[in-house]
Amino acid sequence: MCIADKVNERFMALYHTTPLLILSPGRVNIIGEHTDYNDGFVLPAAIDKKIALAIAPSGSGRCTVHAAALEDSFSFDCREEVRPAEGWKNYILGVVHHLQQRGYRIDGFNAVFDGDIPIGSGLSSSAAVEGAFSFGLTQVFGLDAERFELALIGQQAEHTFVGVNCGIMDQFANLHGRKNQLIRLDCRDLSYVYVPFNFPGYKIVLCNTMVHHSLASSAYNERRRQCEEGVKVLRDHYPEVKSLRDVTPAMLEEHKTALDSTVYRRCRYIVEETERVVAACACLEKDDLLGLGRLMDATHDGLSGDYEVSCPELDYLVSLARPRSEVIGSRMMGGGFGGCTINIVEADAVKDFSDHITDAYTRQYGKRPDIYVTTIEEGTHAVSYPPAP
Ligand code: GAF
Repeated sequence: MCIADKVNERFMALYHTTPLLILSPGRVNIIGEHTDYNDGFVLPAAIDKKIALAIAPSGSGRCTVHAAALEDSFSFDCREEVRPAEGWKNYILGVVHHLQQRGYRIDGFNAVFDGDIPIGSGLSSSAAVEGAFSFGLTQVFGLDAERFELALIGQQAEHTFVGVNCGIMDQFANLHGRKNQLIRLDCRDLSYVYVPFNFPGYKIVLCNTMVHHSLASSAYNERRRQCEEGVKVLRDHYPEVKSLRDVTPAMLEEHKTALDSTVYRRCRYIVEETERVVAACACLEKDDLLGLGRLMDATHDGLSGDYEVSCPELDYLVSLARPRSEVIGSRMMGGGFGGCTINIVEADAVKDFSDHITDAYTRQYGKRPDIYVTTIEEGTHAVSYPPAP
């Protein structure tokens, strides 16, 4: 039984009414890591791993949410002030709060959700929960909110309820994904174009370290602060600089000594990565997959060296993948400190690649890495509408 059927069945058993069903995907990012909160470009896509949400009005102000995978549930009253709670509940409470703050009228609802996006794997299960609920609520209550606004609401929920000062990439990709298309998003003004990713001879393969180091969110916020510190110093010399996206390698070198050495290395990674995304788009336009792969490799080196958001497990997976002739590019993906690597691999050799990675990683760390051969899919959408009353 697929996840959508499972949540539908569970919802019907609990509430004896037909819910609206929403599918909300995880995401990959081909290149452009940690550039989103520096106003730069990113190149993400929605994928086949997803959250399924069954949702319907409750007919009162009461809201009840069941997380099937976690065997947990909670209730709150949306007529009272919605405040942060703990753990996964904050993704939903944050979305409800920020919809209300923007003047959208929410009544009570019942919801059941489940999913197959591994938590803490860097595939953005949190943005998928936020996107499922923000989109689901707009549908059941007839709210006239655009998708980019829902993405901003998800991001605000992260900042104010979850405590992660994330960029906009994950929420945007979740809500704007399209089959076989990457999204080239300019995080400064949220303008975007779709870039086809159609290479039938190649697969996107994700290798999950199965670790998620606990410092991830505090280190993430620290990186963001360090970037802002760099901007502050550089702005003294270049008043036109609003974010690291406006800084060229030459400008950074010129004022290297004015920067703390760690801050300088953080800035160097971002400035170089901003250029790599532009170069990667040029490669995609020319079907130059080898060129794209070299850029992905360079991104990993920057994330591991200058930005220091990798970890031994991710570096090890990359070191296993890189020497193999079937691998076009390999790097850590997402916020870092665990989660997955993203690899572009010749389709015919995916099995050999997976076997090799699985054997070596299991020998090294005593745990099997999960390996997902992923596809690029639609963003958050409804799969059924409740019958008219
Ligand atoms: C996490 C964040 F949520 C994103 O906004 C982005 O910064 C990413 O890490 C790194 O590119 O997924």
